[in-house]
Amino acid sequence: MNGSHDASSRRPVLLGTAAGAALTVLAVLAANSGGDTGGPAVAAGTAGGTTVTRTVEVTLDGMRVRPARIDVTEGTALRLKVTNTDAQRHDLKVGNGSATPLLARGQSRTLDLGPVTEDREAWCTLPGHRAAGMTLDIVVRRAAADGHEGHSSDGAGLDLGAGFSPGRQPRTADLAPAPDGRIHRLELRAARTTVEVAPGVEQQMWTFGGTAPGPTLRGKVGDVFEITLVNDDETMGHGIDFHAGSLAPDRPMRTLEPGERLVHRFRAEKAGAWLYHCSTAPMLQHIGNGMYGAVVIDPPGLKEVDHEYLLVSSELYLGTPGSTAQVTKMREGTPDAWVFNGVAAQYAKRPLTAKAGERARFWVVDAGPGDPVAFHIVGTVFDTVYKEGAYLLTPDRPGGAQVLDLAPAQGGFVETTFPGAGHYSFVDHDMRHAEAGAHGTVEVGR
Ligand SMILES: [Cu+2]
Repeated sequence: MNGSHDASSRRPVLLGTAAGAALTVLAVLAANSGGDTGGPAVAAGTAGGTTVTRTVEVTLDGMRVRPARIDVTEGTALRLKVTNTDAQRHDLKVGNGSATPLLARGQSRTLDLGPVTEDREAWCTLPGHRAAGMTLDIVVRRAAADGHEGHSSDGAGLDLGAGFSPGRQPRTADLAPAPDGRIHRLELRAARTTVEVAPGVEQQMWTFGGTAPGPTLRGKVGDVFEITLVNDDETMGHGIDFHAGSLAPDRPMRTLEPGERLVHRFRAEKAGAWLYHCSTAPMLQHIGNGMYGAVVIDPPGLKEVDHEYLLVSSELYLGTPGSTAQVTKMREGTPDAWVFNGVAAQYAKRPLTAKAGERARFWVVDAGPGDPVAFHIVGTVFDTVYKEGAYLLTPDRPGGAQVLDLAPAQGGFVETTFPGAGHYSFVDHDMRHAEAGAHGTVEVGR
């Protein structure tokens, strides 16, 4: 993305003077184009005594400044073209004092910083926005350090407004009806795989069947599930625990060494939204790295609805799986994100869809490993709540509900009818979780 400058600019000029500015070369760095580029913007600097001005397009949106970091070669005159694309107002103040006024949506302002000789930080001055992650690091690259590749890890959290990699297929949230037949057979392979768990962020996950969550199982009360577990992991043992079945754990939940297999057979005697997970210690790590999934056993008489969705909620811990740094975050309960179906903000990018007046059922299972979930859909009232095998609310009652709360390993569903066309956010109403990935959108059309 480096710009180039033409021969006419290679004349010596006085740094930082008006004359110098007139002879500068403008190179626009469209750092935000498409929103799919993850790396820091790199701005070129002086070349043979020539001042180079670099214009970087900076976007304010979703509690983020994009790009979050600009690498500039020492002496580069930096010009920021700042645009607010967010619904609420923001500004950008640079550490040396210059700042944009408050910008409404769609407004732009240019900040001329002049030649940059030391690192600077910029941020939005509205209360709390800097702490929420609206910061920009301007990092000076000394001439001698050219070729050093900068890397952004400012600890301000994930950039959930950025784009996912092109071609990435989101996991569907649609829950298919229970297949015909009373015996359900599935081969599950335990294996590690690397997936995009947040926009532009890849993470190695430990999985059942190559995805986290693993495949969803669905049946009716009395159905038999016959799961063949094969441990394809070359170094680690894994096992499986289905909460939907009741049986002595000793053999079916034992740890399989690499290459081993077993058949885990259970009859679902009770309805519910159940968790399954790896049964090998330490389970905090095996579940926290992705080895979980859901089993849905329909309560008898479950009515047909227009849409059925399944959202498995969990925490997300970045870093090398099993490393001290990652496990410390698990123990301290400081995840990098909270997610539905394994990926931060994936249904904000690719919303679920429905039509006004349609009825939807949202199944939710909390995989943890440590945190509860408070599932809520903005703009709706639940007339049905089913939690841990029992109806807490049915449509014939006068009351309504706003949240389905689940402790780790609990499950249930809620139902609602979308009153009109619009964009309905669904969230974990613990706002620490919602704003760090546990949110999505239902786009309701006419
Ligand atoms: Cu495991």
